[in-house]
Amino acid sequence: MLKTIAFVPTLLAIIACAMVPAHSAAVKETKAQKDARMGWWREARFGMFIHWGLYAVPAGRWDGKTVDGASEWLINNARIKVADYEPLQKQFNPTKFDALAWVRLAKEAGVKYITITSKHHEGFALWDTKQTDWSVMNTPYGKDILRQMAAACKAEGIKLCFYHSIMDWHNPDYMPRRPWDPRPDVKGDYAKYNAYMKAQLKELLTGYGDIGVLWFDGEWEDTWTHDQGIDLYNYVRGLQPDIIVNNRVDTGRSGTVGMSTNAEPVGDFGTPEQQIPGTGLPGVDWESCMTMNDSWGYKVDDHNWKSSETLIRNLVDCASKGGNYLLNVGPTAEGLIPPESVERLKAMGAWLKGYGEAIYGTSAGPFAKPLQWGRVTQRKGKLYAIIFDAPARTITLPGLRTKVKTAYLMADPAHTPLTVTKDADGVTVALPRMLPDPVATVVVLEVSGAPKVVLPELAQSADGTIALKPMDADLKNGLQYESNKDSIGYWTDANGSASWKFKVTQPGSFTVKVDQGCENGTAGSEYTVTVGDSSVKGTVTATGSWSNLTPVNLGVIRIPSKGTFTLTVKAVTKPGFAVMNLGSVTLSPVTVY
Ligand code: FHN
Repeated sequence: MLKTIAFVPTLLAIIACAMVPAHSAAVKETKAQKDARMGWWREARFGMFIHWGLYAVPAGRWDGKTVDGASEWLINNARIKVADYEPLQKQFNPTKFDALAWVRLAKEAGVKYITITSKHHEGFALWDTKQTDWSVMNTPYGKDILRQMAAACKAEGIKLCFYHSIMDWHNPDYMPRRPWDPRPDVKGDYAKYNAYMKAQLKELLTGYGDIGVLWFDGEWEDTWTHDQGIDLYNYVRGLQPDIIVNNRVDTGRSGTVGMSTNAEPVGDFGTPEQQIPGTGLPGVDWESCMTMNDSWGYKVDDHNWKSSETLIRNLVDCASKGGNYLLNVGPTAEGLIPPESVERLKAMGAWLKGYGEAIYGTSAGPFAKPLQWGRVTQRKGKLYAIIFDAPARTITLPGLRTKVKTAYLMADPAHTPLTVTKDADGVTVALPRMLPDPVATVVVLEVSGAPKVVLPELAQSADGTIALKPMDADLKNGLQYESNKDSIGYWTDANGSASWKFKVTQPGSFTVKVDQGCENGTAGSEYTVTVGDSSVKGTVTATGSWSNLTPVNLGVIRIPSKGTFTLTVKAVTKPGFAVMNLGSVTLSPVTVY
């Protein structure tokens, strides 16, 4: 059923594309059409990822031993042949599975959409597929799990989304085969596999109601191509024109940083994994997916649980940068969500019950960099200062030039005005001695008009020192400020650079000190530090990890006059995976001209 007349041309365009050779472009739509399609997802901000499949049965163990790595990768990590893995199908009997209970827990957690694995890399289908016997229908359980999830989500008003792996370690037509399980007796035919995958997707997109997102994964092997990604995107949009598709339908993703690198990327949002971008990505839709412990699938020996505080602050961090947070649970073979996950989900829901207004339907705050005391989100006429730690019992919104009509604790029903002062540094709000929420307290600032931030120019200190902090740098070509490391990372592009613009009142010659680090085995990148026509060179030394920085003195540069200058750090060579993580750059005066 077409939703609106406006979609008829789009739908026809999609179908037309689907019939055109795969090298055609991905289906085109206007910005207004895409904004309408993405609207609910951008408002939602918080989703639940569910990784469930046969891997829940061994739960990360094989031959009586715990196997390193995520449990849903057991086939790979334990080098298991398909023939030895298939008996698990006769052990899958989640008698305690209760779709309504799962969806109600998600709702209590404040989740707005659920993304569940229809098929992970193991190839096992959680629905009544007619394309293969390798499905839940041929287990002692024998019922369609996705149909139950669809009914429960519909009943509870939660959007249902599917994760679907392109890579399939079980299907004999998927190539490449696993090296330890070549199965030479069966000739693989990738085109046949692609048709099989489309047939299964057609079942999922025509038999389970409106699906919010198709979350592709496993797109990184060479058999998958950009053209196939375009074709699959158009195919899926042809089946459900309103559906949203992630960027893993296409090739060219920048690893777990998760953003597309193709000239004409396909897919509607980026997919950072186990990390949150260091700063907002203006104009880009993205969703950080993350485990609560370390494994996506249930792993009985994985007890490395993130605290509820960390999870709440991660959600806040994502929203403050204009992104979504997709938080994972890995149910057990019995069909239960682990109690550690339940506890954390309920804590998140309790926080959102009080402060959800600062998350749902908000957009990225007006600050280009994370603030030391917390994060900021916004909606028309309001800024939400979400405070993690403010020992001074004041918070400053740096460079904020917008009129603040009033500011109050969101938790205060009387909206008792807090003291707000404004100076060259920005707007400062005085806080009560006791903050209502130790994890994240929200102060609402009602403002006149769109928030305007003009940061004071970086300037030389009275003693002549020029201290340049990583969070104040302008970053180019993929570099990101990582607030958890207080340094500039993701320097995987040799053309990347970090630069600072600052005012000099005491010209002269300066020693240059750089705080740098990289993990062992990736040292050796050469780089320059340049101000005007004066430059020094350095070579990155290993410090054991990207977050461990050591100071390096690079020599002396000259700044010949007063005025505004730009210091730029650029790579000259990049022998390893990345150049370095870069902390502060400090210029200390040697002689004053
Ligand atoms: O290999 C998968 C992994 O098992 C998990 O599904 C994550 C979730 O985003 N995606 C892949 C690793 O990037």
